[in-house]
Amino acid sequence: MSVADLAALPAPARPEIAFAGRSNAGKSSAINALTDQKRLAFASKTPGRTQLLNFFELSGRNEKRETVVRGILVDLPGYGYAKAPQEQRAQWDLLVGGYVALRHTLVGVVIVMDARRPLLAADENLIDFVSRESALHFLLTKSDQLNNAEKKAALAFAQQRAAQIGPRATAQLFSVPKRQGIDELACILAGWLPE
Ligand SMILES: Nc1nc2c(ncn2[C@@H]2O[C@H](COP(=O)(O)OP(=O)(O)O)[C@@H](O)[C@H]2O)c(=O)[nH]1
Ligand SMILES: [Mg+2]
Repeated sequence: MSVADLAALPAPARPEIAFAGRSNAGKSSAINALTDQKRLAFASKTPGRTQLLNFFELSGRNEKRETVVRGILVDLPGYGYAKAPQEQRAQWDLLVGGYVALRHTLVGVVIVMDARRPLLAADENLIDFVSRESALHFLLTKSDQLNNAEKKAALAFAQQRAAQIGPRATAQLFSVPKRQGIDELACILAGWLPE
């Protein structure tokens, strides 16, 4: 389901994991690689849905091999367009900022960032909003565009920022074409969900 204002949020029943990032950072590609689906990002790309919170059930199998919903993946609208009108930025702060600040079922937020430009002002703006009760994971994607020394430096930089925040924050490198970091990301997210 998709939601345009905080009053329309679904009842907070299951743990939620949100994906956020600057427009073009690689968020849709990361979600697709993680979930092995094309449909999620497709749904989020439907015109008019770009400024909505999009909710997807994450299902798995229980010990009786029945399908059960383990949590909810929330695809948040992109941010960071310098040209976005002030009014649209204020609307984003209200909707996305309000959601990540106040949602009690939000177990963690994945912040998707281009590994060449991690932790820009717009990313820090989002981090400021996120509740101190939620985990944070810095996903440094497009790492295939960096050499080994640059990768090491980017990861160290993001890990340093995570350490300033505390143990609830973590960081990793990721690449969709090289299929690197998918298992590591899946492990982090599984750790945010109850058994
Ligand atoms: N080289 C490289 N390009 C990527 C990667 N992930 C995404 N891209 C490209 O970055 C652009 C934006 O990706 P998209 O997932 O649509 O970004 P979104 O706006 O954050 O959802 C597209 O051209 C993708 O093909 C990656 O890991 N490596
Ligand atoms: Mg997208």
